Amino acid sequence: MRLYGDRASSNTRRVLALARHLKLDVEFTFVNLFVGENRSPWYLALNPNGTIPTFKDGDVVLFEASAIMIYLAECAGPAGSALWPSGTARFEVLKWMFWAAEHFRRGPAVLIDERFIHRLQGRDENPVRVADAQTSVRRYADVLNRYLVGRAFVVGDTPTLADIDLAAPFSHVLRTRAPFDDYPNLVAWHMRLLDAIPSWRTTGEDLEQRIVAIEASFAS
Ligand SMILES: N[C@@H](CCC(=O)N[C@@H](CS)C(=O)NCC(=O)O)C(=O)O
Repeated sequence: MRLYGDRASSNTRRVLALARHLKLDVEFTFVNLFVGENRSPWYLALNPNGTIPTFKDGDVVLFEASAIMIYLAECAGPAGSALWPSGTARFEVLKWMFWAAEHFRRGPAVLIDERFIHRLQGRDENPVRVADAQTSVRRYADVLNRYLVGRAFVVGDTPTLADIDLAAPFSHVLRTRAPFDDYPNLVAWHMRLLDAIPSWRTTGEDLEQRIVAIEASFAS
């Protein structure tokens, strides 16, 4: 099994954290977006979107981090089943995974472009896009904050793939300045996830180290 990505990417992090948590033997190939490796023919042959992460296991080639996560959970036996439950709980997990992609992560994705990528490229942030993204972040953070009242995790008492999908935007909060701190249940839930899934914490540390290297490469 091989994962293609960058430790600085929150979408790559979701997969790396899960693979580490499940103790799966997944090799890693670094794909440097900043020099256009994701646009090279060999990479586009694997993933025509040119996005990271991409995953390969024999003939199985997947893009979309959530699809990769489900594949890994299904490979991993009981530890995987705990994060990817069967029955009606699975539909709850899927519901939040889709919601994370369609709503919760969209504002932060704009903010990382505007406040990090554009800054590296020497461009100013676009105030209209930033304001719209912040409105979106607040709208959905409020939904999740209210949902989490009296709940340890989004589905049941232990983490599932849905929690990892929802936690991804916390990866770049130092850069996006997404106002998650205004939502106390969200902050407490994220702390519980860091404790319950130690690889979520360690991949967060790896990500910050890689960000330092990226910033340095642009400064030189
Ligand atoms: N929905 C995709 C998003 C992938 C994505 O947008 N990745 C970013 C990095 S975090 C990327 O590859 N950006 C480069 C580009 O869009 O060209 C997933 O979950 O895997």
